[in-house]
Amino acid sequence: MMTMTEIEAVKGFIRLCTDGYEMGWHERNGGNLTYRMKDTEVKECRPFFSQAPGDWTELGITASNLSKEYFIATGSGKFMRNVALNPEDSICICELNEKGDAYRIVWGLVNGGRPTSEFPSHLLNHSVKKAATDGAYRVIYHAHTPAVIALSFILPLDARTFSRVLWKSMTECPIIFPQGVGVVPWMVPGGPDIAKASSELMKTYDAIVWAHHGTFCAGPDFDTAFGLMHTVEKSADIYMRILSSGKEILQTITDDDLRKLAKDFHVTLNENFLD
Ligand code: 2HA
Ligand code: ZN
Repeated sequence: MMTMTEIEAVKGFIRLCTDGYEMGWHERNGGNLTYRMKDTEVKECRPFFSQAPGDWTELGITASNLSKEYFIATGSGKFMRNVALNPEDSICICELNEKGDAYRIVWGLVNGGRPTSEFPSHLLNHSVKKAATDGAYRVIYHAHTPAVIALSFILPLDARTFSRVLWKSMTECPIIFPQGVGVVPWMVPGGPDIAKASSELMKTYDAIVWAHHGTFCAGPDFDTAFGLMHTVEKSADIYMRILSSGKEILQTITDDDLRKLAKDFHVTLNENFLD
């Protein structure tokens, strides 16, 4: 019989945790990941579910279109670098109740614990993305990306400024995130307020910056969500290197160049962000 860690969805989840740690984005317990499971995956995992699931816990938010869905989630206070070594201790599968306002743990976190402290943000983001993509999006990923965090100290905290800087710091960025990126001002993490602010922006963007904190990315699968995180962070890093060089910027990608890219690669750029 298969084991839990041989199931593709679980394998992909664990791989992303390891990759993110190796990128330097997950100091200590920083960052978190959730995946909205397909019915076929729930079926595969069901033999491993505990006979006596945990109690229902209120979420503080309601995500009615996620009624009775199952999520793989990192655990609150757990370290990304430990996920691959001990998945049963570090991650869990949670089931949502009928109303979409409470969850219970059906597998994992064998030594106790709860899903990520950002579970409300993840679920509201899932809710928005599920509706906007007709169910295609399944991954929400939060990382403490150093260059994006650094940028949030020196750029005005608006989506237009961030999107233009990131689009222009590496040629393929506008193709990867043609909508640009959203920006949430500094807020206390972990609660329903930052969850609501984030999910409002997720209606428009696949990537949002949390000022002085990190980045949230959404995608249909692990590769795309991780790739988006990687691209946004790399572009921010390049911009920081340009500024750190202390040299004058002699040339950059122009708005006309952006339009040419959009045309040749058949993407529609967010017009609000073009001059
Ligand atoms: O510690 O990243 O935002 C987990 C987090 C909270
Ligand atoms: Zn965080």
